[in-house]
Amino acid sequence: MSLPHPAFVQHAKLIDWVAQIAALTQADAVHWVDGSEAENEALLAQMVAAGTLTKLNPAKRPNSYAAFSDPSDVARVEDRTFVCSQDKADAGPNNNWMDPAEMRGTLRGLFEGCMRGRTMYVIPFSMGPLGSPIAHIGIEITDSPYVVASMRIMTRMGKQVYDVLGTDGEFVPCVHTVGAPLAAGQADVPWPCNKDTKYIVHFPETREIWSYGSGYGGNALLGKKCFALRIASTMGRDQGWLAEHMLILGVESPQGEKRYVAAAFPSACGKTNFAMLIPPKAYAGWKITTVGDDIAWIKPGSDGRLYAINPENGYFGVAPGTSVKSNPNAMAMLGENVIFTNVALTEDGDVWWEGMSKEVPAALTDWQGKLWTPASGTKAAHPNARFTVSASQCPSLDAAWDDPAGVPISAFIFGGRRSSTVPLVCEARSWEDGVYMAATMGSETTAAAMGAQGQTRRDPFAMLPFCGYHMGDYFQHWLSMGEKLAQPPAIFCVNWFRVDENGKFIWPGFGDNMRVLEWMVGRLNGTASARDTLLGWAPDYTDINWTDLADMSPALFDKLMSLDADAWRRELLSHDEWLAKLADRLPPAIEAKRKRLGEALAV
Ligand code: TSX
Ligand code: MN
Repeated sequence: MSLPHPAFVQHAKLIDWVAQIAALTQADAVHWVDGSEAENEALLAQMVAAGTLTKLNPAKRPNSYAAFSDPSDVARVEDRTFVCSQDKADAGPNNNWMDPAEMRGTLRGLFEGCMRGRTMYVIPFSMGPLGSPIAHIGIEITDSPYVVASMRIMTRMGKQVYDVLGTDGEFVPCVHTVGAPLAAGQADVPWPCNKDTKYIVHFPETREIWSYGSGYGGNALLGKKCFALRIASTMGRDQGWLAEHMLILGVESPQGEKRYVAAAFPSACGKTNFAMLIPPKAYAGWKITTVGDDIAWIKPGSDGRLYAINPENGYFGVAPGTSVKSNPNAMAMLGENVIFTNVALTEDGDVWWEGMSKEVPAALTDWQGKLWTPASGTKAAHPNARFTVSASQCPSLDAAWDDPAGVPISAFIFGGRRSSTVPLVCEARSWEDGVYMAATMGSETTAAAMGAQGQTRRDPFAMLPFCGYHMGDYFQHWLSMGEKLAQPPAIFCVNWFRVDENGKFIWPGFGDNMRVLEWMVGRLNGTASARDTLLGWAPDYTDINWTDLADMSPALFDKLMSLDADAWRRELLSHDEWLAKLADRLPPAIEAKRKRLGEALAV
């Protein structure tokens, strides 16, 4: 207890750990973050003075800021992300691995003196409602005030967390540095980071996170992908719960019946848009409400059902493509109190990004600070530009989103971006069948940066970059969870992205996805019919409500739903190729399901 600390910190082990990190990093000062308004104001002002933040025009975008990262620090760094389990096999082929002792040596060298010339902030945060039995606490140490301000939005952050933590509560220690110490008198840059060296490291057995060299998003806001997915997934495996890359939404009928579903989609499928969907006119009286847009922590209740919380407190969403058409709720929520990162600036001090409006401004300052015009031939906003905003500003926020008990999950939805082969929707005949579908789900690459267009990347449960252990063990954990539940949720698969002969999307998507949700709710209630197909239960044309959607003919619907035997034979061979990578830990039930599908298609 030798390190000076405020009275609200009474946790001896925590104080000792902070003292150790302060000694290692040789930070100039230690700031125990309390989460107060005054503290936040001071940090924002400090970042404006340092050039890290630009204050937006308060008449256009009150209390909002834009940050611009170093051009080399714009996204998560998957090739620099490590899971250091004792046994390499436990990390699986889905993770980079290094021997934990060796990695600790590497980190010791990197972190020694890494905060010289900087202030070290100690951020207490709760992932999930404070004190919820589904929530867990983390402490992030960082030398980035941008991380402090972002964590204040993205998590329940502040001194109230210490009341829950008490004198000996459990927390996940997270250490972050931008990896750019300052020599005496050396001037800082607006976005310090380490251009040469980045490490995002997880120790699953000791539940620690160490992040070096990046100030961006999932590399630096350690509560999100590092804790809430990679570390939490291993906690879930060990303790019998699920940490998933899923949105959570509520569907309420005009009769007031309410169902909650959790849905997993890989990137570029419009997960945040789906989480905030506004039903079409034909659905007067129906309501979609948002619990979360990215991560779900799900624990079994004593009634044999699953209960989910959104461990986050805000949205760190991709800005480009967000518009009044794709997500009116998000546009409304971004009116004030937002931190934008790597968007473009308008001449009147507001923000803009590709896809925000049909009219493209005649002149902008691009994300790299250069004058931009429509003739520039570059993107004004970085394609991975983000907004950081509190969930409390979401117009569709669910009334129970902050309920410590969580919300009961009636169904899981798994989706991907597939131009062919995969139908609009189907319902798994069993939990096991659903796990197979999720284990083999894939999505087609869209951006040139992702490789050749139209390649299907397998992304099981949308968890490939986020599962903190062997994906084969993860499939087994899902199978085991289902066996233990008295009332397992239904499992559906969707694909909004099938195209016609001309490459045009067949399904209108967006709000009209409500029609698919209504069919799902009907299935849960036992009121909607379905026919048996190769993949499971599927709606006929007449099973879906087509009010105000005259363009969707039975013939077109068939195109959306058709299962081509040849395409599925090829699909199964692609499943084989993928599942072979996990062969050493693949559950027998997955192999057996693959065999049954093959027999049905005579492969
Ligand atoms: O987010 C999307 N969703 C889910 C919305 C609730 N997007 C946006 C792309 C992902 C980042 C979609 N794009 C969806 C969708 O359901 N569907 C499509 C494909 C599509 C794109 C444009 C049109 C129709 C479908 N039509 C017009 O633009 C007129
Ligand atoms: Mn995500």
